[in-house]
Amino acid sequence: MTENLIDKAKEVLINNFQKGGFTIPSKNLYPFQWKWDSGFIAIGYAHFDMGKAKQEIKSILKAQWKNGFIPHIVFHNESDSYFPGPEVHQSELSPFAPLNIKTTGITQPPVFGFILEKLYEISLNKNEILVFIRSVIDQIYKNHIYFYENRDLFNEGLVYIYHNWESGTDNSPLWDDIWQNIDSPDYKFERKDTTHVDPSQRPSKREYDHYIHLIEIAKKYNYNDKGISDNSPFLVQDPLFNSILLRSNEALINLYKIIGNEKNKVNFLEKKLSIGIENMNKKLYNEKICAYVHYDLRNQKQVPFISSSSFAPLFCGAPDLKKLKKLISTLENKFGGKEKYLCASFDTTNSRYNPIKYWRGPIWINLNWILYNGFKRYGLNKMAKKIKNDSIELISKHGFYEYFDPRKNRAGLKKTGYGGDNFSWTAALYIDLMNDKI
Ligand code: 9WN
Repeated sequence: MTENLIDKAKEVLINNFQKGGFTIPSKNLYPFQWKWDSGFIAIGYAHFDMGKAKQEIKSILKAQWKNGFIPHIVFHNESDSYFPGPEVHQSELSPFAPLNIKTTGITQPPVFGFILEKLYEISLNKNEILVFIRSVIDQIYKNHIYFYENRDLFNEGLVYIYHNWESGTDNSPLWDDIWQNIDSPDYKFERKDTTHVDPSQRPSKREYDHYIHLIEIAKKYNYNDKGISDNSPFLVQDPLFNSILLRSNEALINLYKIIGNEKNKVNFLEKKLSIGIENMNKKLYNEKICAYVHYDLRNQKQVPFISSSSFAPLFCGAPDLKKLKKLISTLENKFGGKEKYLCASFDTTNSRYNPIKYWRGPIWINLNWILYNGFKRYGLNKMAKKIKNDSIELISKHGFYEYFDPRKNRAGLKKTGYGGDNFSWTAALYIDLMNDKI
């Protein structure tokens, strides 16, 4: 049964692999290469086809901009099943964008540092994988430099995102109050996502207006970071994005030490890692609600809501033992209990929680994977196991969906996997979880 499902997971990845040498997240719904997806996908491949894992990373890096930026979608191919496509994003407006390949001008969480380290761990042939790592690691380092030079406005070791799509947690209720203060036009456009997936599981038209409006603002400044940070109404420091950056810093340090003779890079990354952790604890922790939260840089205030991103700092080792205890009880009180699988994407006790709508409540396997590894890092194996087992149970019962209903008892409702089916990172991370021993 298990073997069977691992084979099925491999099949999902192989079927989503494209002639151009990259893997799409899900047929029709997401027909291009996405940034953080490609990282998680590479982990899945690493367990049975290291060549494909390397190819996935090489492929996304082909689209890296001259300034080190890595875009969130790479349009290697053409497809009319997704909106907004390259004609909306117009990456060619930026002098840094590659000439031969169209991309977006927004990014996604910087996963590749820890992905390279994960490939190193999985590989049975360390010398061979090191040859690959040596060939790409400076590109990842350059991406981190890009973030610190352009998106860390106050030298805090914390970087901002200027679009909700950059967070990866697109329509989280976290952004609701920000949208309230933005007067986006009522655009005319043809959504494609709602033709593939039930609209009740996707963001609203008004939310899409805001998403497009933020892109239009960035385009007005030709995707220049200074223009954007001076003018975008959405400027947020995200604990998930920053934990991933810090964890990737740590991974790059470990790998550069293995490679040797890279003192300057190691020093730089170590400095950013330590100041980033310090400020994550100072600025992004909320003592009252006992969790890490987002910081609205434009309006200079914390966003006082709890989401699955609130626990991501475990992944980079940010919380001390006192905070750790509090985080666990927050998780248990707001997300736990016999009736629910872990871990909903938004506080299940909040009125904004919606268990079927995308990032407003459903469980996402990549976030579960990050939390699983976070708890494991602290030796909290019981909690890690619970997250792992819940993820496996959901996938075994429903299939390789994009997201899942956190409620255990859905009388009369059998199918509680939502969004895209045969979703690549669900399959890839299933393979990894099944191979991971605790
Ligand atoms: C916009 C591809 C991506 C994921 C995101 C997820 C969803 C896109 C969309 O799909 O976002 O980037 O059109 O809804 O929210 O995390 O990377 O799988």
